[in-house]
Amino acid sequence: MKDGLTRRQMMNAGVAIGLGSLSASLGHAENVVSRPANATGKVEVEYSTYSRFQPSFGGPPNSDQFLGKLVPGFRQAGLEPVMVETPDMEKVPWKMVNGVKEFTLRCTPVKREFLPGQVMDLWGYNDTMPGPVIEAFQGDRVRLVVHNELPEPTSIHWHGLEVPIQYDGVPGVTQDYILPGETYVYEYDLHQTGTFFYHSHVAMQEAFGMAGLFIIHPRIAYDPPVDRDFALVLQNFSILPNSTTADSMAMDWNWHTINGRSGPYTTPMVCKQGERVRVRLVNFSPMQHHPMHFHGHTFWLTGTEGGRMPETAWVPRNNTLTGVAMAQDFEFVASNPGDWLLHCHMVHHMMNHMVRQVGPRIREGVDVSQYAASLTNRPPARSSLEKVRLRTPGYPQKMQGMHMDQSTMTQIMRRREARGMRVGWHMGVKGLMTVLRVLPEDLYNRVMLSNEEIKPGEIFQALVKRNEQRRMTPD
Ligand SMILES: [Cu+2]
Repeated sequence: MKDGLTRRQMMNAGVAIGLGSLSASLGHAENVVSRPANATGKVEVEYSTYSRFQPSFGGPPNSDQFLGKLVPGFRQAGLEPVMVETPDMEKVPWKMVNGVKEFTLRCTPVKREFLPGQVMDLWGYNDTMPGPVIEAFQGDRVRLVVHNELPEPTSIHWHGLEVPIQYDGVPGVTQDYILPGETYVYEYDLHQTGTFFYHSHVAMQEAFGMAGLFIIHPRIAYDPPVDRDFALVLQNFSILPNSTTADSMAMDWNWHTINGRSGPYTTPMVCKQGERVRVRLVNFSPMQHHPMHFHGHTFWLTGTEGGRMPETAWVPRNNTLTGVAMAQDFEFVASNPGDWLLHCHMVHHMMNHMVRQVGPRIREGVDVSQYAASLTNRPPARSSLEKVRLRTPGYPQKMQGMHMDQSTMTQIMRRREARGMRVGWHMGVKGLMTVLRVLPEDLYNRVMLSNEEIKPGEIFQALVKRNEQRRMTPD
């Protein structure tokens, strides 16, 4: 302090200047001004202050403000971190027992609704898949009481945690299997921070979905502090037409989920314009990697499954390859209002059911049970091979989740987080896709806090209108 302004004070001052000019006018100066070469032949470049309220370059690439790298959110530095937000996933409750945080995990079969009406049979923890999130702090001592309610042996590995060997959860190598009906207790200290996870260390059970996040916060938030901290688990499953059971032997994967749901049933993340936001990605797919692309912003890769990265190693990206069993933490300043996609860029992961079909889908909206109930009155087929095919068990294939009926749409659209998005938005969000909404404070309050009616498309239209107004009234 006595050496003058800290980096943070300078940054806050810079942000304050940015806010001042914003309130004076909705218009903005150019971010970067290049001047013609001067007498020395060098091109002079001037950078404006970073703005949290519109996309801006911020400064030269080695500066703190370059693309918002170290620009703080609205929260003060030096406080404890915000808790993690996990759309569509629960957290494990805990109780303090003689100074130890005690969590209970039951290994269970699970029914999980990937899309409205598409209920899949999987395995997980505490009746959910993915398992509920364990959230703890650096320095905690934790006790994890694990009951096996599955019909077969299991064990839990604490992925990335530097635990004593007897608690590493590998059958044979570090412990005996936890047999059906048995309980096993793990207990250790947490000295790390970051995005970790727990999972069965039986391979086929992993392919059935037996994994959950294990988030460890520092006692004091990392600097610059974030206002929001989201966490997402990416998964693939092989669940073929007419089936609800995952095939753990498969090499191809046709259902893609984020926090246990497929787009557009993945619940949007919502933040306020100007906030600093962290997103933690964990890929728990059995076999496939996900290049996760975020629209409308450049983010900084700030952490991996190994924990926080030093600032000098942060990388600016808009797409980060999240390999199997890897974590990628990224942060950005939500400067650009909109409903922005965050999605895997592999085209087969951008929708469900990229599988070979046994026959053409020629009878939409009619499922196998209806055929079986009334074979003599079956709807006519448009195939010359009709008679042969109709004798094939399981034909026609029921392509779950490929079309949306009214009740499906209602279940997707009625969620608070999706209010006012563009009419038809659901058509562009499929498979391993979700949306992160960046809303100016007044619109955020309408969507997330008020109960007033919002018409479909209303919020999107307001954002477009404001962009146009800003363009028409430059400084
Ligand atoms: Cu993918």
